[in-house]
Formats: sequence, structure tokens, C-alpha cells
Amino acid sequence: MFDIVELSTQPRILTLRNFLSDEECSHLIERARPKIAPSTTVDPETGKFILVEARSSTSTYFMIRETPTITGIEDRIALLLGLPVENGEGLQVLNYGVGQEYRPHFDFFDPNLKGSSTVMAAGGQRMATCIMYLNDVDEGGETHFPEMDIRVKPRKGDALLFINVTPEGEVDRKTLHASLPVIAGEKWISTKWVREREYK
Ligand code: PD2
Ligand code: ZN
Repeated sequence: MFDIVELSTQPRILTLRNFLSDEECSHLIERARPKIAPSTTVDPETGKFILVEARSSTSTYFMIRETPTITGIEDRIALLLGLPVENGEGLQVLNYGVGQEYRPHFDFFDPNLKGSSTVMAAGGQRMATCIMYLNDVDEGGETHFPEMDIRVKPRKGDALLFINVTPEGEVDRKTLHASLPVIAGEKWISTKWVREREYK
């Protein structure tokens, strides 16, 4: 079983110590490695996927329940959140080399932006984010919440879980977060974004 440490109550931010086993970490890295490519983000104006300087990592994704190991991880996240596996987007795997980062952003879709309705048509809002650290980073690469001055050092097997909406159901702008540049070594993570409804 993993240990849960609360970093913030609102927004709710939890670290889950030893959430993944070493085997689960290497399963994700080895299956992602051959297919990683420069990361894209959603263009807030058009809702289309675009390449941006703000996200310099390379990445790939899996289908939900793509392998028995992935199914095990997805079941655990679903149980913890009380939301069905079907609400999850496929796991993403990201790799950051030295100097690569993910600048401050929100994981929720901003209701004020034109492109959000396109991406929200399938499954609605991104209620929760679960970032899983797949390796130890020699230096840098912390996940940073600048509005709350919270920094989380990547530690192999740990996960970071946070809720992107307030209890009233509004998007929570205090969840602004970034991946600080890697200074030495490399960083591998896997992200699960969980929607309000079934994601199709
Ligand atoms: O790699 C991270 O620490 C990170 C930081 C911010 C990942 C994401 N966002 C994400 O995948 O949304
Ligand atoms: Zn993010």
C-alpha cells in the first residue's frame, strides 16, 4: 500500500508515496521509449493539437487498459478518485532531457477560451490530474505550483494527485503548475487526466 501526504487542502494536492512499483515504472518507460515524439498541447483558440515552445518534452500515450499493467494502475487511480476508469484519458508518458520543461499552465480547459468546447465535447472537464514519477532526476525537474509555492521533487514510484476544480465545480486557478527545467539527468513521468464523464 502507498502512503498519502496532503500538500494542500484547497486545491486538494496529494503525494502518493510508492504508488507505482519499479516494474510498473519500467513497463511504462520501455513501452513508451520507441514511440516518443515532440509533445503537443491543445490550442486554446482552435482546440487543435499544436507544437509549442512552452512544452519542450517528448511524449506518447497509451490506450486505456492497453496492457494488464496499465489496467492495474488505472484501476488504482479510479478507486482513489471515485471516478470510473472510462473517465480517464489514455496514460501519457513524457520524457524531459536537460533544459526541457513544461511552463506554467492549467490542466483544466478554460471555459473562457473558444477552443475549450471542442475538447470538452468528449468527456467534459478534466477534474483531476495524476502525475506519476517514473525515475529519479539528478537535479531539477520539480513540479511547481507557483500560486502556492509548492515544489515536488520527482521520486521514482511516487505520484502527485490534484483536483483542478473547486467543490463548487468552478475551475481552480490556484492549480497553475509547471515542470521546472531538468538541470542534470533526465525525467520520465506518466500523466493521467480524468474527465467528469466517460471519455470517448
Ligand atoms: O512533469 C511534470 O512535472 C508536469 C508538470 C505540469 C506534468 C504536467 N504538468 C502535465 O502532464 O500536465
Ligand atoms: Zn499539467
